[in-house]
Amino acid sequence: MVKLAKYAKPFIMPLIVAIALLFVQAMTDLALPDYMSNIVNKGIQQNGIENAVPSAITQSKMNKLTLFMSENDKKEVIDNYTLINKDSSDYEKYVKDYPQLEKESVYVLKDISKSEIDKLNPTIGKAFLTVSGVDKMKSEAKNGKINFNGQEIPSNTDLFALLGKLSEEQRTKVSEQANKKFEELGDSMIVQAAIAPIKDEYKALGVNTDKLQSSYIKRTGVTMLGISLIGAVCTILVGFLGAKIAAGLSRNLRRDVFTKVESFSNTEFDKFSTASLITRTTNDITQIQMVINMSVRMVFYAPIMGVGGILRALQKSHSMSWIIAVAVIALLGLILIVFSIALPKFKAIQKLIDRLNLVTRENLSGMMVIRAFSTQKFEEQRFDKANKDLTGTNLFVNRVMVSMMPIMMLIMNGITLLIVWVGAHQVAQSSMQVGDMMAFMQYAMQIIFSFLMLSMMFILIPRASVAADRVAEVLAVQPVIVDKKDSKHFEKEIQGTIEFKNVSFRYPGAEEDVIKDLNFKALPGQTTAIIGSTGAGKTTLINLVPRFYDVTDGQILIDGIDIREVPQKELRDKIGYVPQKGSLFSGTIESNLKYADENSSEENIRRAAEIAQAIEFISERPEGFETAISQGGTNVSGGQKQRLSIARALVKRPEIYIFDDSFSALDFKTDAALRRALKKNTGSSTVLLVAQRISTIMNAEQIIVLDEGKIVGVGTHKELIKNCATYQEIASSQLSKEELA
Ligand code: M5T
Ligand code: MG
Repeated sequence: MVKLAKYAKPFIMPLIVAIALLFVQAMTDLALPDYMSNIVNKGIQQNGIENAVPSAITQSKMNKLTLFMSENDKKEVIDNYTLINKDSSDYEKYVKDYPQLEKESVYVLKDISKSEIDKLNPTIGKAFLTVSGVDKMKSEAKNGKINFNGQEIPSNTDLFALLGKLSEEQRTKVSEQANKKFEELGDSMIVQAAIAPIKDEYKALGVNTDKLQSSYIKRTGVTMLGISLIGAVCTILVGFLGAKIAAGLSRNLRRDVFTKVESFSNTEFDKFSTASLITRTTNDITQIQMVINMSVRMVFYAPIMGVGGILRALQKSHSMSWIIAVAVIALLGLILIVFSIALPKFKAIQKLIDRLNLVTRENLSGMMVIRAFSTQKFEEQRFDKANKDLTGTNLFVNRVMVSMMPIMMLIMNGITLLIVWVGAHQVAQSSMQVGDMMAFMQYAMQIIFSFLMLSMMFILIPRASVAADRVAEVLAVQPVIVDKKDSKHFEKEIQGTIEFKNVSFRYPGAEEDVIKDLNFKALPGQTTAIIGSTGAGKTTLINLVPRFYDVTDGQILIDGIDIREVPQKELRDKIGYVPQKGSLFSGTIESNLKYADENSSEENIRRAAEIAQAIEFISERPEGFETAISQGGTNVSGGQKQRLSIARALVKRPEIYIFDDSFSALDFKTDAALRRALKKNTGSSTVLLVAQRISTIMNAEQIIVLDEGKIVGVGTHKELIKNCATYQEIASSQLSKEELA
């Protein structure tokens, strides 16, 4: 996984933007429960009155309130209010809001900050509570008498005037008596308790208190809506960025893997199976893409959300923080268990996909053989096994994952229950507000969800890391056949002399050399034929020339330059190669012939087709050169395919021709015609020609007889027939007595 980190580099910028957006999104998500708790606490329970500092207080009320404040508090309160009366310049402005102004002067709150309001809250709140407590005494009068400070006084006494005459000490005593039950509550409870008298005060000012409430709820609601909208926009943008990053990154990965695989020599192909290479470029990279897309959204969001949620929840209630701890521990335990069970299986899954791919590929490409041998049953079983293995493992992993969900839900619901249980008790004891409990619950859910997301990541990331390792493995391969840094170059006009010097070759991992100590020279303008029984090493030998493999020992020289010294492209540009098993690409005949040289002229293509004896069957087709060739060239016969392969090499007009048993599928007449035409047209080129038929090579300037990787005879047909036993053997099996003589 780390090995692929450099692929993230081009996407750093969008990633940073995405993280910033996620941060905003998390902040909006975390802010919402707080607003909800405000709606419950302030909007509903406090009638939309946010705090105990009213926006205006009548002068008469202020006089009563200040009776129960210390000199300092009194000064502070009065300083924060402006007294407005009929003569004030702002009278017109305020009389609309507070109609009571018409009758008496009103203290209007100055524009002060929230922290200052928080500071005034308990002072004014307590004063309101005391004043309403004193008022209550009056309403609780019995027999026209009030119990005031232990004395019976007539109920029509102006208690506040009386109080005004008392010393500050005595007044404090009264207020202490009135506030006793609120003293132990926190500031927020004092505010909540003071709401009723404050609401009365607003009424006295002539303010519509119902409107106050609904406008508070509306205001908060609209704010919440705005915040949600911001969150939604962030979510969409992050989704967009995530998809962009993931798709871009996997595009680059696929491109690099493909380029890498193109540079592979057969040695590397033998190491990875074709099926595995396909799975790696498709399924594995898709896996990575999916996980990147999801993790851009989750990996960064979950921790911000989790930590933010915990902080916010603690802010709402310290006493219930242990519930969060319980939830986190339970979730971590669950994730750990699931993680340890499922992880080892992910590696297995990718391997099983490889296997399934291999079986499918073999089945598709070998369909004819399978049918011919009636082994469908066997193949079905083989496929079935691969399929079942994959299904089984997939099911197992999914079952583990799925079982996690209900347990998660159980934990979540248990936690909710616990919060309601504990919270309800605290609400009953007035040590918590209902809205705070609800917000706490939402924060708890957000914390749990962030853990849920993290756990998803724990499951997805290992899977992606398995995939990433498999892709990195391909990318890390250093092909054995590479261009030298200070490479040599051929002369402009190369001759094309091929020289094998003590060449030995062994397939990677094999125990024995296939080619043993070969020495020969193939000259320009001549045909060098190679003949030998099957498995003698003919294909192996000629495959060394275009460097499909490098020699194990010795060297191959072209015009005196070791072929390992020149760039692969330069070397291969000089060679026209016709493989033993002709292969064509999907397209048309023309596109296949132009494969050798896309700028080749019409005339040249026609010439190549004529030499290759292909023109006849091409012109028989109504579309001629435009005839479609299906995938793998399955809609032409074996012989036609060979002739097109030959024509393709001829289009190139190279200095060196290599024909690997390329005439095997031709009838004798076509074979002879083709060879004649070739002889005429290959001119000064060097021709290496592998054949099984003596008749094909009889006229070659030089024939090399190969047996078990060793040269057992070199010479012309005439020479060999006299002095090479192996050649005689081959010849006598193919030619009649007269022909031999
Ligand atoms: C020569 C072995 C093969 C054989 C010997 C292509 C290839 C061959 N071999 C490998 O181990 N790995 C390979 O990828 O090498 O094989 P050849 O050179 O293909 O023989 P040939 O061209 O002379 O035979 P044929 O049948 O084409 O006339 O032992 O196992
Ligand atoms: Mg061969």
